[in-house]
Amino acid sequence: MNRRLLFLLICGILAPLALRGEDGYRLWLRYEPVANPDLRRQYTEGLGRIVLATPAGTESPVIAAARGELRAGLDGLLGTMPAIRVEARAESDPAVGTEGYRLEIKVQEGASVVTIAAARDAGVLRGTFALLRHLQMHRPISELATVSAPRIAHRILNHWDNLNRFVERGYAGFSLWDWYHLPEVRDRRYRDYARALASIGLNGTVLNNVNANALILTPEYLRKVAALADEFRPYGIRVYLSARFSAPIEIGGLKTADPLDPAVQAWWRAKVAEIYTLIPDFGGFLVKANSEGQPGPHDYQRTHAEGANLFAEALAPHGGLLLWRAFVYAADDKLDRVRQAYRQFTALDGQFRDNVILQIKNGPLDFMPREPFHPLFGAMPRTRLAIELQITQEYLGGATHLAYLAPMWKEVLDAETYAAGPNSTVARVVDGSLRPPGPSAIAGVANTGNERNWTGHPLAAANWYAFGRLAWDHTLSSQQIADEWARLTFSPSPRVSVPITRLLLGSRETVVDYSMPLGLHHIMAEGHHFGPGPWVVARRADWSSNYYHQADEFGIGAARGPTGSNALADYAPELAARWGDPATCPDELLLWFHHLPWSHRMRSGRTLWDELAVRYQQGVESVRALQDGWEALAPVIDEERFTRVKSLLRRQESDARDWRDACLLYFQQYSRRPLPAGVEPPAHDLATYQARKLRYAPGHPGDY
Ligand code: BDP
Repeated sequence: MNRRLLFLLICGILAPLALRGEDGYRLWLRYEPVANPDLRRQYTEGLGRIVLATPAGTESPVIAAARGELRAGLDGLLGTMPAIRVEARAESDPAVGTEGYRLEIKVQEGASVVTIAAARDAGVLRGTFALLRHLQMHRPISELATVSAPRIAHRILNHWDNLNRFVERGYAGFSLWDWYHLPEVRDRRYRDYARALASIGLNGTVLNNVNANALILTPEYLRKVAALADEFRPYGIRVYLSARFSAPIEIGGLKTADPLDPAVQAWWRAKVAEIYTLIPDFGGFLVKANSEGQPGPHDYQRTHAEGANLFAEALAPHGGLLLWRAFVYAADDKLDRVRQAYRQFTALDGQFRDNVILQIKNGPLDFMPREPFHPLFGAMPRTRLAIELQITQEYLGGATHLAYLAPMWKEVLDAETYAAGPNSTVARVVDGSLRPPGPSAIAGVANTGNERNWTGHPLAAANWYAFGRLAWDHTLSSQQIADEWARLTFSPSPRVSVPITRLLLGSRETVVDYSMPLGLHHIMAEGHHFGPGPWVVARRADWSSNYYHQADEFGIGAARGPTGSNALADYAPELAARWGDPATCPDELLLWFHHLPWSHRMRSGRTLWDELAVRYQQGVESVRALQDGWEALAPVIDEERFTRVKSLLRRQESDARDWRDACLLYFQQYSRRPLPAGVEPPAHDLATYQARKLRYAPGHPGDY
């Protein structure tokens, strides 16, 4: 039977089954048939021929991957297979940079030709995915022409995956990497993982947890790492590893890991050379040092710069990067935890080698539902700074709650630091616009696991997608990204994509409202971090909730002005002035910076206590609105995903009520004020919430 007939037949059979169950495996790369005949004709005619144009014009594994994707995509969407030719195009195109692409559509000799032009093969692959995205979204072919290049050079997923496949703060099953069976057994999923990354513009992945096991650097494991690198290479994805600072002792037989010791330096040089023999395009190392019990240069009275430079020197001859994490704080340091990294690293500005990038979490604490941006972004003009975002929702309900995070990331990326005058946003610090020339990077802690749909919650894949798209272009809006994702993942029809986009957009603020409103932070349950715990007294003061909420009979909030920890002084004077005055500090950050009386008058006219209660209530009501919004989508969403999301939202509503009731009851002990009208009375007494034990919550390192 001819292909076209077969295609039409299949479309005919499938049309009534359009809402058949979807398990989510295909993510945003579904390539569903274009049913509208006019559009299909438009696409089929427009894509008469496809030219892949690079300066060399030669075949390569990356070009083969692009071809493969075009075949799968066009076969799925249109049931056609236009001729695909690779051509040399010598002239350089500064607009596309090294990884970007240009899509063109022209009529040549009576036939329409689409050209995907790039300076490198990887750019052709990116352009291929852009073309397929355009078609999947049912956009007019006349609007195909475009040019696009990434704003940040290294766009990297960070997996917090252990060698035993446990994923720290992972809520979607176990690690994707089946270390035990590697290198011989290569799961088909590795390829699909690389396709997913490439399709959203990512180009690197750190395979193992920042709380690293030195074994990953042994020859046995490096062969496994090399196998994964081989699988990812055709998709332009480089592999990186988290390196344990004390590896020279643990697997190298040395007595020290002192960064200034020549034997240690030689050991790392040799180790790096060994890695590059196996993996010629190895990306580099990520290091968590002197943080939460991890070894580091301070163990030898050396600085973070001396520690980072040890690795950087070994990597430099091979073109490798060293990503050094700025997430450092110590239990015995009396300085406010949110100031500690600032104090340590600003003192080292200018001391890092050129291939070092300091990787800084978006906020100064730890991936809370809302934080101000990390003050280091405005304070290290001579150091390259990467931003680390957390895609996995450690403090936003794991894979149980819906929280679309693009608005949170945009809030930070667009934040004004005043580092070099106006328009010194965090994004421009990170993308290198305001730095000395050199590499730029962005990292996202992955929310993937071996669950069939990759991310557990069917809507959590939106965060993976959003991270990639923002890493490529941080000027895209949250709305635009949500709309793309909804169209690709569910349906290009606005009947489906518009309401889904709406649900996604407000969801993060909803989580803030029912968990940590008005700038509250770090009041979650201990250990697994799921659910409320404003009463937590941990073995360390800086892991205890009252270190942060500081609630007492007078009021609530962290005093971070001049009479408190003075963390405000770590920001530019413009920000310190604005945030330092409760009258001008936005409500969203109020209790991050201020300890205020319960009677404090808010912008709304309510007292602080009433406002707090109303926000918690609002959070619960917003989850109910999410439920209603989802319910309305029943006729247009496949049964499998619809039911899963529906039940998860039911759970989210009950969790939101717990957050509200537990926190309000706890704080009410101090405020001694009644709940304002409209706030539902708590379901239980405080002791009931405090006595609850959530066992074996996924992703908690203490529980497996
Ligand atoms: C915290 C997590 C912990 C991580 C740490 C980090 O609870 O599991 O190891 O961050 O980023 O948020 O190093």
